[in-house]
Amino acid sequence: MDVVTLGETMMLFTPDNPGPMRYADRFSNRVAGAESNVAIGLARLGFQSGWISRLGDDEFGKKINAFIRGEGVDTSQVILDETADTGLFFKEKLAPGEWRVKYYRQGSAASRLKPGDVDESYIAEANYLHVTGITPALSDSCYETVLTAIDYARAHGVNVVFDPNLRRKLWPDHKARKVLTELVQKADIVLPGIEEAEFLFGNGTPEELARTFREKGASTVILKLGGTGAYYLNNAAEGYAEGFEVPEVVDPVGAGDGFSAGVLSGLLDGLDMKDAVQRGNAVGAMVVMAPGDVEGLPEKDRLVDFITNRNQSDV
Ligand code: KDG
Repeated sequence: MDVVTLGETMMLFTPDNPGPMRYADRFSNRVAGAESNVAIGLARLGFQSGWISRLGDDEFGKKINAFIRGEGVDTSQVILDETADTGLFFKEKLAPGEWRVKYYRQGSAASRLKPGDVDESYIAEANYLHVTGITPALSDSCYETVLTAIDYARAHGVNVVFDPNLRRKLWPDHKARKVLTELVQKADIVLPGIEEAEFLFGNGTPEELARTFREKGASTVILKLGGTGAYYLNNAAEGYAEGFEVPEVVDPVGAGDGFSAGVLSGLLDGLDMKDAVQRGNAVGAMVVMAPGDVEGLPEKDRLVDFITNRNQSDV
């Protein structure tokens, strides 16, 4: 595998019309989960990706499993759990640009992931292990599972990529801050958004915040700055990669996952840090132009075309 990831994927329901969900009578239904989004993004770009998880042995679990496998991701490590349900979530559009998320995932099959679900040899053979801050928020056993996967990766020289993906609805701030900081310390590459960086370490410029991440132990920091682009810092390189203008943000959710897939694809292709981060910006921009988390993820030729032909915005 080029990249192995682990985490929860849920069935997402979005009311067809804007407004509070109590008035909704029709919903569109999609597959969504930060880590499987990254795996799908990489598969679409031609890389081998694998996703470790638990799903309920129910209709939604079967649908999610088939969907992700159908996207070309290796799902051999997914367990269909007969004793718990697949998680669900709802995304209401209250007003233009104002979204509200409601989870039904407590006690879900994925929240029962445990260290024994992770096969050391599966991780050992990957180039990168990708984890996010969502998984440890789901349960103590999920937290232990993430630590175990990271331990296996480190023992075998596999690079650990960590996206904090702060979800404040899932846990109290003090716990999130403690665990996310612990995971930053264990990661090789950290991909926080600027707001997540400020949540963890207080206000600062991108340069200052990136330095703080490095002081905590991450060797490469790539700070996402929304539409303007990203700032990257490691031993060998430092700078800004410009963002891409989009005519309309149709659905912003999933942009960060697309960014991760783009950056990792660039590093796997041997690009330098600036070009890899630029790829991340481009994939993120393409994702927000389509509804859903994964629909806008590009194939390699479309991505190259987008980077070549789009005007880049000024940082
Ligand atoms: O990054 C997109 C995901 O956040 C979304 O699809 C749902 O994984 C999800 C979560 O736990 O919030």
